[in-house]
Amino acid sequence: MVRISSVSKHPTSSYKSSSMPNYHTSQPKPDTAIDRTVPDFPIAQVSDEDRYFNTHEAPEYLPQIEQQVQQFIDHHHTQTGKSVVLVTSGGTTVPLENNTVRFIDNFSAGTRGATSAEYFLENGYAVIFLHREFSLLPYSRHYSHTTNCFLDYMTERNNKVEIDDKFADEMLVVLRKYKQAQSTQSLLSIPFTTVNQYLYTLKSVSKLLQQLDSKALFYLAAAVSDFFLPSSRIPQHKIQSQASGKLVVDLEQVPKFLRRLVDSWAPSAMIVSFKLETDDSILIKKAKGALERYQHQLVIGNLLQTRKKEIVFVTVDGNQKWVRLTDQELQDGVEIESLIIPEVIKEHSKWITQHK
Ligand code: 9Z3
Repeated sequence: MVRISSVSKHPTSSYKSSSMPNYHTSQPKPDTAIDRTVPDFPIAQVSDEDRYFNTHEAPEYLPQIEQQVQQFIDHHHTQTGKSVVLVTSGGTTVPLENNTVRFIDNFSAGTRGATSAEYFLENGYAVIFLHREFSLLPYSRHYSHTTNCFLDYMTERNNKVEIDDKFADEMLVVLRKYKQAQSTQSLLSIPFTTVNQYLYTLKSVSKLLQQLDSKALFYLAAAVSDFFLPSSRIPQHKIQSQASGKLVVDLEQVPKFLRRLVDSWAPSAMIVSFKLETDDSILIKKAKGALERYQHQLVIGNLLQTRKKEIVFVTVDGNQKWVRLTDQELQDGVEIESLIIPEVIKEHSKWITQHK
């Protein structure tokens, strides 16, 4: 599903965590014009994935991210001994101009990723949360501007702001978990906006996670663009509507990075990807196809329409296991990720044992 958005629609985020980086990803670099120096048809022998990185610039803040990730890995490798999971979350954008006015986006709000990150943290994992900037975040997702406006949880007493008694207990539970993730340095949040930022950051973080061998887990819940405008063809300024009054864009396929991730970026890690479909008659087939093509360990299939109430685990031995919430469970506020994560952790424990 594709929504042509304009940059003015970005919501302002009030979320400021202590680990908030001093860089932002939503404002692309305007000074890269149509870069004629980049070969439109690079060396033939490199794979599509490598060719992508040879013809697209790395985000200038990447060294800062690599330093943060290395410190995070060192801390958990030497101090806590926790397994580390890279959770990707939210949707990537495809800019249509360098001075981005228009971009292609998708529906993903980051609920799957943010919710899953909470359950990984509660199950003793350290989490690198690679997320779309301004999408839902662990813990603060409960009080985001779309679901429950945080101001609705406050009341005024004796000229002071206080938390309304009817919400205080539930908020205390979330606050304690949030503070614990901070005090134990178990959550590192890293933003992206464009598909290029996502691919470069994923590659860097994956290579650093090799240090953790089989204790590294990848949980790829981000909705990654599958078509993009190569940098050699992206216009510098806002596309003017032609005499024809049409906006014509000619997109190319985003390279299937998953193969590189499995083959060389993090060969010892356990890798879980999500397969999203809208047609239930092809979901299992497509999930199996992804496993055959990329040779990773687990695909979680989900349908756009029912993704919050049912998913299917598809494993390399061809097994399929549906997990569904009953209507009562949905009414009681049970989150399907509370059933997904323990299952993924069980598989990861087996993976670690096999690779000891
Ligand atoms: C998913 O399928 C996620 O579960 C959702 C979550 C994006 C549906 P929300 O963020 O939605 O909670 O609103 N993510 C993977 C989607 C994707 O792009 N998969 C690729 C594909 O299906 C493989 S990497 O080809």
